[in-house]
Amino acid sequence: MTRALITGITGQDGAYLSRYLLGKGYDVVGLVRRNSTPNLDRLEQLGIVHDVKLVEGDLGDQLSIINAVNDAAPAEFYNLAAQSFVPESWKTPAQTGECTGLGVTRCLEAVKVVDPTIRFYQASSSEMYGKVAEVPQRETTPFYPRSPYGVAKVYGYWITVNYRESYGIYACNGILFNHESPLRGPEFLPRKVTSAVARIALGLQHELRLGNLEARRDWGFAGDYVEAMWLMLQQDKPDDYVVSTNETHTVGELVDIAFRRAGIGDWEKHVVIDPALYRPAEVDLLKGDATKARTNLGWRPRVAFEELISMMVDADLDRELRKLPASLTAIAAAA
Ligand code: NDP
Ligand code: GDR
Repeated sequence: MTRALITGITGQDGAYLSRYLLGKGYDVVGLVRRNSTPNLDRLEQLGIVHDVKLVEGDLGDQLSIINAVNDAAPAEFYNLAAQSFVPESWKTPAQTGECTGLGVTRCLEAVKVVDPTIRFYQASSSEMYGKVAEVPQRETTPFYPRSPYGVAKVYGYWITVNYRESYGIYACNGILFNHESPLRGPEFLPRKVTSAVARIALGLQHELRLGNLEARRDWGFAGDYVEAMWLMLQQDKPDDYVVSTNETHTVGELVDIAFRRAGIGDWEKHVVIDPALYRPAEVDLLKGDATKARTNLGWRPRVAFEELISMMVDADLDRELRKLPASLTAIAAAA
């Protein structure tokens, strides 16, 4: 049985990747940092929480990563852990650099000292392109990050390339464009929108405050993207790949689709533009070109943009409906 170690197993991608690897017969070990309360909701929602083994560790602590790699003895190591929310990276730039940037070095050092034959995947990001030099963005497009998060990811990208070239480690960068799902964290734009739309449709909320509606992103489904991560580690030679849908949409288009899915036509009545939600520097236009992944890995996305947003709205409506009796009790108690 092949064993994989996944950092960030409690996050969106960690949960989907775990399910995907378990489906392939892998033994899955996840690195979790200590929390005052367990944080395994996503693994529970996918019904796999009892199928994975957990080891403790933190990307800020070198020895804990070495111990985790030693204990797990994986054949494949997926580094998905990061401080991954771009606005937070302006509030905690040094901590973001520690975890999202230097954390990658700690993982690679652990591979180097414990077992350099371990295959390594680094969760790189389209945020590295930032102020884009060309459209669409491909593996050869120069980086120009526009946030402390993007800067940290550029560091993670290059340290991965360097360990590959310096030590012959099988290390790959997946340059993934935005990918979403019903398990997405609530503060990221698509989930923020779909959860608010569900509450507005049920009369539980009236207003949705947003920032820049003009930004364009290439949005895909997380469940599709984790397959590309696995494929990258199954090749004869390690390499770096863009993973994207090759389509771009504005935030405004996403908002429109989400409201229409819930049967609300006049979304402008509910959306309030809040200047505080604009970023100090914006990434205006992301559109990937995943030709290399399609050609070399045989990978392609299956879920289209509108289908993805509809899936998320439906899931949030379902969640809110399941919570409704409790909410009604609370309203009654407050009255
Ligand atoms: P999430 O924010 O959902 O998950 C991040 C994970 O990292 C969580 O499990 C979190 O643990 C863990 N983590 C954070 N800090 C530490 C630390 N110091 N030590 C150990 N674990 C830590 O991210 P996603 O699943 O969406 O993304 C996965 C990876 O892919 C990230 O690296 C992200 O930057 C990158 N990426 C994501 C894209 C996307 O569109 N989703 C696109 C491109 C790249 P905890 O639960 O304890 O907070
Ligand atoms: P992003 O994702 O920064 O692209 O990073 P996010 O969903 O946060 O923002 C997408 C775009 O929407 C605009 N926006 C808002 N965003 C948020 N979060 N909240 C708002 O209210 C709002 N209003 C408008 C943003 O300005 C932005 O243009 C995600 C993360 O998953 C990263 O970890 C990952 O690396 C990249 O995707 C690829």
